[in-house]
Amino acid sequence: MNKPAVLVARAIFPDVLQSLAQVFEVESNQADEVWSAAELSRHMQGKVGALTTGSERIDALLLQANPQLKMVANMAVGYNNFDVPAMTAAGVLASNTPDVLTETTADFGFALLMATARRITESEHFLRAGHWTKWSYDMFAGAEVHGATIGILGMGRIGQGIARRAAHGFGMNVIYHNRSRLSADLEAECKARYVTKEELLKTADHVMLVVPYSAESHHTIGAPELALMKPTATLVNIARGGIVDDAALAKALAAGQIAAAGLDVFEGEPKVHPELLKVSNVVLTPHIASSTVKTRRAMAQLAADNLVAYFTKGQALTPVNTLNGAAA
Ligand code: 8YV
Repeated sequence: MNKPAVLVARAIFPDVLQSLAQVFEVESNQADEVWSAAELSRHMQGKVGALTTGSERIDALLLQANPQLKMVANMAVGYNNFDVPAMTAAGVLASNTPDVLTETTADFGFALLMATARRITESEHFLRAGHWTKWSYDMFAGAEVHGATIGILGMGRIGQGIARRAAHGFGMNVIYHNRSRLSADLEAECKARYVTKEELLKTADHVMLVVPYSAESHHTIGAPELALMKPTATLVNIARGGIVDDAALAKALAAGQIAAAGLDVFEGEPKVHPELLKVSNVVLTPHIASSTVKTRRAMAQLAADNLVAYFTKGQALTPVNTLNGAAA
């Protein structure tokens, strides 16, 4: 019997690819070429399944051109690159990779917060440029982290991981805002207090963004929100590009309206707003919050396992949509 054909749209760990090849006829992009939407759609021809990353859009146009497609497994917890209603309407199952990256991403959120508040990259650039000629009392004096107030916008699994680190590791006062309030038990475990978005922005010393991207969360932080923040506050975005209005943020940073920002995600990435590259009070990383070897392997494996489970057992491990009368 012929094996079902799948597309692995980006380079992944070779052994994960090999394990897929035991079950599927695999076309892979191990050269990691950047495909246009039309090229992705062309490579998708004849494939019933695909493994994608956050960079590949699965939308109505691609679905129309590929009526044979049955399932797409995203190697990411976020899936705003999927038009889920269009996928559901086309009978295409979507899956993501939750849980396996929660703690690693929370670690990184904290690393970015520390680097931002304590001006680590800015001071390293200064040293490397040969400007360090003497010690001085206020050299790169940053913002306190331990004991300060952290405001977490988005209190899903990763937000909760950050809250635990903040409360239990750094004795921080944790406030949060979320679409829905956590249970009393979870609030107690995270030592987190629910507040309005406005109160969070006004009172937090450090604002951490962990909300999923959607049309509603577009520009959750723009000029009006930045204006509410303390001039000494820092802002960290490990959520998605588009949650922050990057142009407004660059202006606020240049004007000293807030102290500093740490950004792992950008509007229109991998392009970065040119004004952000000009300001020194921002730490910039290339969307690496989940990037440890162990976690990226676990994400690739879970995405692959989702494909195998769907095509061999008719059920994915971590689906994000439900199909009526779906059959693999
Ligand atoms: C991924 C992420 O590395 O999981 C997510 O949602 O943002 C990252 O962990 C990225 O999306 C590539 O798939």
